[in-house]
Amino acid sequence: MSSAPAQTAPAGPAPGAPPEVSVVVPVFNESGAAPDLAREIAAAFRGWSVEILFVDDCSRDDTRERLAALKAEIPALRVLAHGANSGQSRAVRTGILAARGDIIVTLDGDGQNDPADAPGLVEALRAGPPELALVGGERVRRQDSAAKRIASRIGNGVRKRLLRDTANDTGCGLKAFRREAFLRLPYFDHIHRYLPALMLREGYATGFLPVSHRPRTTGASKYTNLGRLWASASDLAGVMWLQSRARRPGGITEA
Ligand SMILES: Nc1nc2c(ncn2[C@@H]2O[C@H](COP(=O)(O)OP(=O)(O)O)[C@@H](O)[C@H]2O)c(=O)[nH]1
Ligand SMILES: [Mg+2]
Repeated sequence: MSSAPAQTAPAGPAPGAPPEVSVVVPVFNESGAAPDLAREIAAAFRGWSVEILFVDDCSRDDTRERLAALKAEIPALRVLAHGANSGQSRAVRTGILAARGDIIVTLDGDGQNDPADAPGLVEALRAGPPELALVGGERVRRQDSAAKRIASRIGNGVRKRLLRDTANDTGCGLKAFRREAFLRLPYFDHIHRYLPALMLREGYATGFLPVSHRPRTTGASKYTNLGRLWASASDLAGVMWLQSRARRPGGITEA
């Protein structure tokens, strides 16, 4: 009898006809927001072939149980769970590895992104040229504290200047992208802020659309400005190194 590898290896795609879109939502202690968010996502994608994957990152509250209880109400809902807390990017990656759709949508699990914006990003991705691999949201009228908005503006400005990734708001959790393109990127924790730069490095094109933003009404933020600054410094240096080590073949032909 084989043992259960899912404890250590990420879950792979489930069998059956693949959906068009897989929505991936990382959650950590978001019991207050996650159930209504799942309902809002289902409503936003009504009429689409979609699956909704919530990835619980070893929450200490009952996020996972509350989501699992919704599966009867929302048949498209899947609930994955980590055995140890490993961060937002790892949870996103777990969801993408388990996803069956060619197009991935990510959004934050606290309800600050509005799911109603998501189908528009998918449509823009589909309407674009074949090399367009990502359409990211850029939050207008951000509903966060002044300190967070200022830190984010500075962080985004420095990142954009150093990486030349043309993105104004990579911290926005709402993004639509091609699963295959994501899987070609090197993984590291906090990669979710560097997807545009890494997609460009791989030769893909990226685009951005304005999206709305809502205040957090329940739970607590998982990030501090100081913690983000610390991680961003080493991540930026790492991504700059990756950029310096990727020559572009300038198109590939087969004889
Ligand atoms: N899976 C997982 N998700 C996290 C973790 N930290 C934050 N998140 C999720 O990432 C999203 C953004 O985090 P949040 O705390 O709202 O950041 P803020 O909006 O910048 O204050 C939310 O969906 C969180 O639930 C984590 O350690 N693991
Ligand atoms: Mg938030």
